[in-house]
Amino acid sequence: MSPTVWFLTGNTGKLAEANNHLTKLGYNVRQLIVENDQLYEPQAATLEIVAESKINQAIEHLPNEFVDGDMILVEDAGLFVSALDGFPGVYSSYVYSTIGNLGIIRLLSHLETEDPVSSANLRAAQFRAVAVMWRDGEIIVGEGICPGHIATEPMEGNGFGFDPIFIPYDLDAEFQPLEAGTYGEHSTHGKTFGAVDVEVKGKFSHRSRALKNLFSQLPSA
Ligand code: ITT
Repeated sequence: MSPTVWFLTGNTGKLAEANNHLTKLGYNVRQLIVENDQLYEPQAATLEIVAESKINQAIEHLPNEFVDGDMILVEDAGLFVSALDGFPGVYSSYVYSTIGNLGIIRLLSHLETEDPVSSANLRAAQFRAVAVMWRDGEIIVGEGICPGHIATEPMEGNGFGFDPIFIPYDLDAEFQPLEAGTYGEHSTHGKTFGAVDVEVKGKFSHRSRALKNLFSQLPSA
């Protein structure tokens, strides 16, 4: 039987993306649910510190069905906008629930030009994710970045959080991100993550990259 990856997250969008990525590698993914009053998310300076705090808490709450060989996964992500010196970054959750997507667009409203390439450069941003796994007492860390830019208006559909306002840069044939305005083998054709399905987002996303980086470090990978 394939091992189970217990993902400690309250975010069903993140769970669906991890599930999409990891089932292809042969893992079962299950949500590790811990009562809110038994967990806290520190307001720390880096995603790594937040993720490490979450994994230490997750280990304290192994589920009853946990068996040898199973793994615990946590992941911390955020949106880093260049023109805002990386804000909201580690404050992404709070900023999303307060000013939201329209608030971010408003903060960048002075950074629009007729030329799409310079507009994409001025409105550059990246999603970053840090995934941390605990297995057999060992901790493994994976990181992923997805560069792109902030749209001038939300494009809804699928996705969650800042997906409706984030347009990833194209990727080359090896799935490496290109510069703003460069056409690549893989493209969302100007659509935001909110306007493409989970499979397409998975080709580009910080989360897939962090998980790929993490799982490539497992001895059996
Ligand atoms: P956890 O329970 O796993 O901590 P969370 O929603 O608090 O879930 P994070 O702290 O990792 O997740 O992310 C902070 C916020 O950043 C999150 O609430 C979203 O608004 C946003 N975010 C993270 N990853 C995203 C993605 O892939 N697409 C859009 N927004 C994302």
